[in-house]
Amino acid sequence: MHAIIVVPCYNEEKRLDGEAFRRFNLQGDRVDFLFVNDGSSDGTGRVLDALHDANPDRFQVLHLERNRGKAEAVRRGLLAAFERRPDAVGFWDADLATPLSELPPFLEVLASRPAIDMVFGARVRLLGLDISRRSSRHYSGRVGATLISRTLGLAVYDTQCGAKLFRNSSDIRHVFASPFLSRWIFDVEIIARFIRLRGHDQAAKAICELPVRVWHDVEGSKIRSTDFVRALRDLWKIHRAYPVRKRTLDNP
Ligand SMILES: Nc1nc2c(ncn2[C@@H]2O[C@H](COP(=O)(O)OP(=O)(O)O)[C@@H](O)[C@H]2O)c(=O)[nH]1
Ligand SMILES: [Mg+2]
Repeated sequence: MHAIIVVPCYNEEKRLDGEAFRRFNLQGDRVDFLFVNDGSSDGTGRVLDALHDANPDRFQVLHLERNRGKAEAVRRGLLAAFERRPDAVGFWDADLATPLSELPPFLEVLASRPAIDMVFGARVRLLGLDISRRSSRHYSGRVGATLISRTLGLAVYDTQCGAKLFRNSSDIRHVFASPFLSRWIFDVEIIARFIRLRGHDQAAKAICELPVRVWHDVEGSKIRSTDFVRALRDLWKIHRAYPVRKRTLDNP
């Protein structure tokens, strides 16, 4: 399988672990990375260009002139990735809070389950897994996930994990064809658009949430507590734009 993973980068000069990307290699599958420099004001552009120079086939860089936010940075990256006709595309947070060693199971889901079009990493704190997240983020995340599930009419455990993989299908390309309304929780809008295309039942059968084995909060997040309020406002926008029809969570 050939996959292109988009890595949105906004002022990531200090956090980006270029060595981890260079080291990452898989037997059997080909994974290339497309870094999107989201109008950074620090040296991110230089760091990414150096990665590209080290291995131009595996590391591509798209420079956006000004800061657009993660949603649009990811979308621009995916549009460029689709053009190269890979089997799969995805996005992965630059801080590697989900380490790249988690990527193979994502590829495996798409390879072994033809009905699945989206694989969403899920941070489920189970014993035996290595998930550490600040308590405040964990609990606000659980409240958020409940509101999100209500809005979508689909019980989703974790829409906000920064690790996602998609099959390069026409429906998936359609989902990313136009800019998202939401700057903060576009991951929810991805599912809302997919539901609009396929209906709840078919959409639910094509999405797989995959518990990641390792997830660590990485210092230097640009998310602040006020962003929870922004996320709520975005959720309201999504609710208005993608109405849930004839289906409730209690009566699926
Ligand atoms: N916060 C923020 N992140 C961006 C932006 N554009 C791209 N990103 C990337 O989105 C990813 C998630 O950002 P991060 O600050 O780690 O958010 P968190 O993990 O949800 O706390 C990183 O790869 C960022 O570089 C932007 O405008 N703002
Ligand atoms: Mg992060």
